[in-house]
Amino acid sequence: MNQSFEITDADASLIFDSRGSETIEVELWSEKTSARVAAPSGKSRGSNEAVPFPPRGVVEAVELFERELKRRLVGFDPVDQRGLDMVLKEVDGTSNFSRIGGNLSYAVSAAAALLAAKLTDTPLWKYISNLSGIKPSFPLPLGNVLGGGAHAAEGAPDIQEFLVFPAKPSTAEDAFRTNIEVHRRLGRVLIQSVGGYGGGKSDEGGYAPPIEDKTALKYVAEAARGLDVGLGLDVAASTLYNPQTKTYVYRNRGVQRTTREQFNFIQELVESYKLSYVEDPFEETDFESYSELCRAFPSLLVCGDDLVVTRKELVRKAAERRSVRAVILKPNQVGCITDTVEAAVEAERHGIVRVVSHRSGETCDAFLSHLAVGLGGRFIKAGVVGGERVAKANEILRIWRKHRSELAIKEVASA
Ligand code: 2PG
Ligand code: MG
Repeated sequence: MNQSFEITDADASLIFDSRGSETIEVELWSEKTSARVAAPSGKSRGSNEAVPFPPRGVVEAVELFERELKRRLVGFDPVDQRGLDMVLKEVDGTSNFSRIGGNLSYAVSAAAALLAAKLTDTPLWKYISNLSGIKPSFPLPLGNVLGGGAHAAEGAPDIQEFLVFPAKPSTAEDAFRTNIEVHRRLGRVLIQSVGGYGGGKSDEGGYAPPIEDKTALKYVAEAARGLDVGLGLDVAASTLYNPQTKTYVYRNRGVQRTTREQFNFIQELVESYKLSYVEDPFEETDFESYSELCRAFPSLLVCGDDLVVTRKELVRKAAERRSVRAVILKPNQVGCITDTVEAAVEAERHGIVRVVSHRSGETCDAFLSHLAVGLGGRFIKAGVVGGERVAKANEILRIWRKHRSELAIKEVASA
């Protein structure tokens, strides 16, 4: 017989993220235990994402929580994830959580999942895997060693993220160690080679030297030499795109590229640096260029982030048009666990790789690590260094140590 549980109290509070920006955390209680989850926030957001906060910010989200949401949560069974997420949507009343904010709804939704996992005595990753019906797996860390674009100051590369991942780690520790080693070597190389650069970093802990994109990739490749490492990029092309001129504006270099030139540029980078992974190479409505890139490189992991924003229907559209081989899953992009799970299931159905991802503004909350394992993520994209990034790595290690017989390390061949 299914036991039923009840939320007995609920709280939402303002906290700060790794950028010092305000965000929100939610704590839910039952008679026996409690669960707390904090929401991260992104800077390069897709236009179809949930709106993170109401117009007056976190303070208004907390007010709305107190006034409208709390009484709907108290008495609710946290095991009924779908029902609880329906309540969030109903109270919000918009299609993108623009009234109560996607960060509030995500934190409530995730805290309910955590509470339910605790109450049913199930590891959180397994609870999520049960919700999704997807086989759990050990995700490889995909980490940002060099940053630019919206995550760094002027003069840094225009491309947002230069990423690495261990291609064939034999242990979980080695997987993280490999990325850390590339980051360490890269720091030495850059400080020696880039005049006047003192080692300043981007929002996610990657180095942010005043160099252009190709030079950045050259140094990353140099730092990775001799290690079994795959290379990737998050171009975050929507942040470069100017819809008026229909060009990609590489501001820091004074270069503009038409869609064709952008395609050729990406193609050249993939070929010259043997990239395995390219995220958001084109602006978020250009499914066709994504498809063309997939056709040009049959094994390249072309990944959609702003393109699909963790929405099932956009994942389906991208799959049907063969625009992607991977998708980013960020739960606060869509504002609740049920919709995140549905996007993952849609990806799984089409054989699309899941990349479960942090945001540039993070906290030390490690819910994401369980989500990555429970949604069978091939990758967890959560940075390499910095307390709020390493928190996710350490949680993966804890999961791995306790449950390794249930989780296989998948190899991802570097190109
Ligand atoms: C991205 C993310 C995280 P942000 O574009 O993939 O790396 O950035 O959180 O700023 O949207
Ligand atoms: Mg991205």
